[in-house]
Amino acid sequence: MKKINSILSLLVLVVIMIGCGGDGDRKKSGAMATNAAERVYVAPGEHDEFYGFFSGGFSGQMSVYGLPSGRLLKVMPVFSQDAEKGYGYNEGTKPMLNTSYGFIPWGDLHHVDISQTNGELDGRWVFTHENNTPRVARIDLNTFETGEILEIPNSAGNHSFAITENTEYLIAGTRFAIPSPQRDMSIEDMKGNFKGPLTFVKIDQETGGMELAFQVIMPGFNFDLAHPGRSASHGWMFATTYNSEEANTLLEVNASQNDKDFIVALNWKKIEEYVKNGGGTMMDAEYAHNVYNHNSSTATSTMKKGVKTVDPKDIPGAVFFMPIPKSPHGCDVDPTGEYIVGSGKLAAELTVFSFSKMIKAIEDKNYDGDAYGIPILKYEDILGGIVKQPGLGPLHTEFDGKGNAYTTFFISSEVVKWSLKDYQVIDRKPTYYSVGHLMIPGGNSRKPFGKYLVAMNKITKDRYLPTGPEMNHSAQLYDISGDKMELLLDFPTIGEPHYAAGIPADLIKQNSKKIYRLDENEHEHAVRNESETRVERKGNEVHVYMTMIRSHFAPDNIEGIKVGDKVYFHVTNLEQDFDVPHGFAMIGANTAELLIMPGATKTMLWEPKRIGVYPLYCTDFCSALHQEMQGYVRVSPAGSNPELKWSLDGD
Ligand code: K7E
Ligand code: CUA
Repeated sequence: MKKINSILSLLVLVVIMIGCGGDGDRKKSGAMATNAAERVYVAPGEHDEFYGFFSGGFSGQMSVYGLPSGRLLKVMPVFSQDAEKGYGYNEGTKPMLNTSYGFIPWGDLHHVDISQTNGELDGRWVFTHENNTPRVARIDLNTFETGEILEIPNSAGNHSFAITENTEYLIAGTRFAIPSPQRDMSIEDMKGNFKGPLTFVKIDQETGGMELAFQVIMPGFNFDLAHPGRSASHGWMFATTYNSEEANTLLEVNASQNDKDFIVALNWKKIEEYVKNGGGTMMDAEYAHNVYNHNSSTATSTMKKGVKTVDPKDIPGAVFFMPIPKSPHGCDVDPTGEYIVGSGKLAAELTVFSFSKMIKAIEDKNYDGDAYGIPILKYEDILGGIVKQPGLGPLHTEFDGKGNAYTTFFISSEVVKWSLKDYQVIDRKPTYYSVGHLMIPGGNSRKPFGKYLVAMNKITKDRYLPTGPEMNHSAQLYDISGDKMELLLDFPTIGEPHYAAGIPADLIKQNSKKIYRLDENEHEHAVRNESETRVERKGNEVHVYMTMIRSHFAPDNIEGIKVGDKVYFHVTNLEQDFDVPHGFAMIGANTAELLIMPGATKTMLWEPKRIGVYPLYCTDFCSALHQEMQGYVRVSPAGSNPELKWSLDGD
């Protein structure tokens, strides 16, 4: 330990010395002003300017990075178990992963979106969704913990996802068309019979709580990306469809037949009004609604039934199709709400629609026929402009708030900056390699912070030291404050970062909770001081009410447990200081450790299998005497009658 300490302090000293020297040198040299390293360097002890919340894709988690340094600050488990934090393993968080299919410990987390007020980031919550078992989630940005998960019924592979500009609704569109309601039918009969439900989830403005509001039962196209209107177009939402062909096999060929697919333009305010006035019909549905109480560290899972569905044909003037070339992926709305950028993956040009022209075309009832009763607007009528020869394989676009758009091109592997005024390309920079999403902090709000851009790449290849066949995906940070973009930094990400949301750190950090207050602890088995600690037996269930404080457990000796018992350790961390978690591990427990923040209580189930005397210990290095933070449990034979005893230092 001593040796480690002295090595550590030496390292710190070296880093400080490098830091000081570098600083002095830089000031002397004007040429160094363009130095990339300097612009991403955050000196030891200093904070990054932005938080970046990165989707973890198939890790089912979300990670928090500091920008511009690219330092990983935290991984937040959402749809997947995380042994590090005990999420999905301990008794309090297991209900978070409950669904109508039962417990599902994995998810595919795609898009993330920070809550907004008046179209500006407010830093209260970050919402996300999962693409496999359709679920949406809210993470609370005072605790950086998942606070709620809502399953989306009548849906399959939730992918198009958006938060409206006052966080009124979360929109979740089905990626895969399915029979709705689900039924046993021939796959070949898909065309005309499958549906594509778009789900609207109402968000409580005070708590962030989510309630299923209604589902718009769209034709059976696959819905890909969605964005809300903002400013001028607030009240509308836009979502791309691919596979308007309604192909059910070999989609790489069969879903690329039509010259044009669609962007759906949907006036959700109109539909909200319709539902408020009694419109729509209830459809059978079953879905889990899981809510976490941060004060009790305990989640509840409730099975709910039924969903209000709406047929778009019943609400004239609410839903339209905008034709767009070639299997569009992203559809992104600029900060003014006037421009809707559609990215046809296989198109040679980038199509930009005009919201005001769209409204005019609707008023003039200028349609190009309909699809399943939904009017198709005329392409020429709603076209705002075209970016010519922008690149190959456009996917996603973000905005800097200065009249510029930035689009990623997967096939030509580049980010292209272009002007919303004249649709001219201003700059292009390669990405390494094959970029998917990009992110500018606030880039999908009314008020972007157009200083940095992060490209999230699908292929890493030679960017880092090889780590076997699998490489972490690569993110790249560009400075976009000047006319030309400058690549500053590569950093690895966790899972596949489908999207990220960035926000100035000042909007979050002062609200970040430092401890859970012991006097607000609502866990039903919490104890608030060592004199309340005890062990109780109810049949073969044993409840251990235990506390932890630097550097011991109370009690730390327990006898009277038997093979076959179900032992619940309810462990309360009595600390009330910032950043003093303790951990709890028990040999043979078929689950992860408990990691318990100051003032919180967590519960672990242990089912002892064999007689003996077994140690338990703290897993998180908490003080110089962390190693002494341990205890013993004696396990007697099944059917024996040992006296239940517990003690700390003989008391
Ligand atoms: Cu383009 Cu799921 Cu946003 Cu990935 S999707 S890139
Ligand atoms: Cu408590 Cu280590």
